[in-house]
Amino acid sequence: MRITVLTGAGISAESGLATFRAVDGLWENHRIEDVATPQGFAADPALVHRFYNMRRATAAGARPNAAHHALVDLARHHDLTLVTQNVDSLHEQAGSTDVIHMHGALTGALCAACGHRWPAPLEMRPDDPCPACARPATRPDIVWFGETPFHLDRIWDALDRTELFAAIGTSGNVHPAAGFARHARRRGAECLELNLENSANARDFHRRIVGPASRTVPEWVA
Ligand code: BV8
Repeated sequence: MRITVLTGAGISAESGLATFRAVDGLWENHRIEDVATPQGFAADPALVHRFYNMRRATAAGARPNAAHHALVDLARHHDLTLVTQNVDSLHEQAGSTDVIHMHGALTGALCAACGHRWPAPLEMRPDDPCPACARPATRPDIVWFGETPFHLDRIWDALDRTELFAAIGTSGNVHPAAGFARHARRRGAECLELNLENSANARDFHRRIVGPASRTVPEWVA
């Protein structure tokens, strides 16, 4: 069966990575929407690098949980397209391949001046020179609010063809990811959500499995 899975911060919660809602959208008393934006970076690059250095360090110590491993099993028996909003690499650590990181990854660095990309060091600073053009324009290779997510053509194509769409651990607050279920449903897919609670786009799903992902995802995959 053709299955498309979208994961959000909730799948990594039991691996010790805080979700956005858990911090009430705040970090160091800054709204995440103010830190994870090009405007926020332009206003205070040191603050934004500090935010991502903290996230990179925390993610480096995290390990996949049973939910990540269950999706590796799912891919063995179905034609799975795995899309994640998360910027951690827990899916890859569990053994998933070809993970579509629509919001980028903590492991990536980008030069805002010349567009060069390279593996991000654990700690990034505003005056780090770009390895290609040497200008101090280094930023995380992350899709911020107001920026266009990566790989959308590939995602829309998968949603057009999928027979089953499952959203795991996402609050359904952030677009365009929050519109994926409705898009798939309109094209005849069965839509399932696995979460601790109703998401903001709960009405777009046919079915819901409530509970922690480390229990519900292995049970669903089995
Ligand atoms: C774009 C990288 C144009 C950064 C992120 C009004 C209406 C519609 C849209 C907008 C609007 N105003 C502004 C917009 C656009 C905006 C947006 O949606 N804003 C929201 C706030 C209203 N979107 C954008 O700007 C996007 N770009 O629109 O460009 C465009 C559009 C289409 C085509 C071309 C161009 C870019 C958005 C990307 C922003 N970057 N991440 C970083 O990570 O630092 S978003 C970031 O927040 C995450 O990546 C994630 O996507 C989002 C948080 O969502 P979740 O993953 O769902 O996490 P959350 O904490 O919210 O929820 C966790 C869930 O897990 C909860 O439901 C909880 O119950 C559950 N849970 C917890 N524990 C468990 C669990 N479930 C199971 N088991 C558990 N143990």
